[in-house]
Amino acid sequence: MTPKNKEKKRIVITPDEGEHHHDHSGGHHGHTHSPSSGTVEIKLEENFMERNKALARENLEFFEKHGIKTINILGSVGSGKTSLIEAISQKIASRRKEILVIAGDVTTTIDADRIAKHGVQTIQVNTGVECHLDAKLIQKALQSVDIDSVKIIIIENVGNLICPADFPLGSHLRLVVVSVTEGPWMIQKHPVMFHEADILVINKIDLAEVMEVDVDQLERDAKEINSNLVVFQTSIRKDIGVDEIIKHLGF
Ligand SMILES: Nc1nc2c(ncn2[C@@H]2O[C@H](COP(=O)(O)OP(=O)(O)OP(=O)(O)O)[C@@H](O)[C@H]2O)c(=O)[nH]1
Ligand SMILES: [Mg+2]
Repeated sequence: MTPKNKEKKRIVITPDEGEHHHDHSGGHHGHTHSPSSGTVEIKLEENFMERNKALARENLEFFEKHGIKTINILGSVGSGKTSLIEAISQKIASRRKEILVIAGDVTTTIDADRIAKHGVQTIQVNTGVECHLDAKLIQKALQSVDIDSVKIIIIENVGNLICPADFPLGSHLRLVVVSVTEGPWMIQKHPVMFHEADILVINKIDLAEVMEVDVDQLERDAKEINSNLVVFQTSIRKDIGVDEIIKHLGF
């Protein structure tokens, strides 16, 4: 099959027209507070967030009903989310047919194509202008698969350490991937992301020395925000730490 034909087969989900166009200009799902319109904007935003939470609860019920374990993978642009999914897909070859990956990105099918190469069923969700997935987009994506064969859903959220933290998808676990190339302060500066997470992967430890980043200090920073975090130090490129993550996930 030529790459062109493959591209045609990729399922790409996009938001409905007019869906979720809120204002991101004020920082952490913040809003412009102009005296004339501020109150109304905040109310709309709260409604939107509540609606997402309700849909996320529906998704969780759906996953439970079908016996599907679901992981939401979050983290900055380029931290290694797709690399981790690729490594897991390669290592648990015997369960490949049970895995569905939902890859979120603003545009392109690059990540979905990378993952699908390993024989894993993959759906690309393009969020357009939005910097995160939401529970409704997950529902839309699920409509395009035969769910009975699926036992594990891995969701790759849009690369961003801020927005996706506010939008639960109904997953059982939240796994955040950071990398030492983001520097020594990224955990302290983005506490919300780590507060809500279950698992933290500190990736690219092969580059720690050249980056002059203390990996153990990053781990301490994260544990200070959330003492329940299970932390893995990895080099996905050099295959360090991935087996331990797979074991912890019970795959
Ligand atoms: N040195 C090194 N590079 C790595 C490691 N893990 C991933 N990379 C590289 O980092 C780059 C980005 O990795 P991706 O897996 O695409 O990162 P991502 O988080 O999926 O990125 P977005 O989807 O764009 O947010 C790629 O060139 C990877 O090969 C690692 O452990 N060490
Ligand atoms: Mg990716």
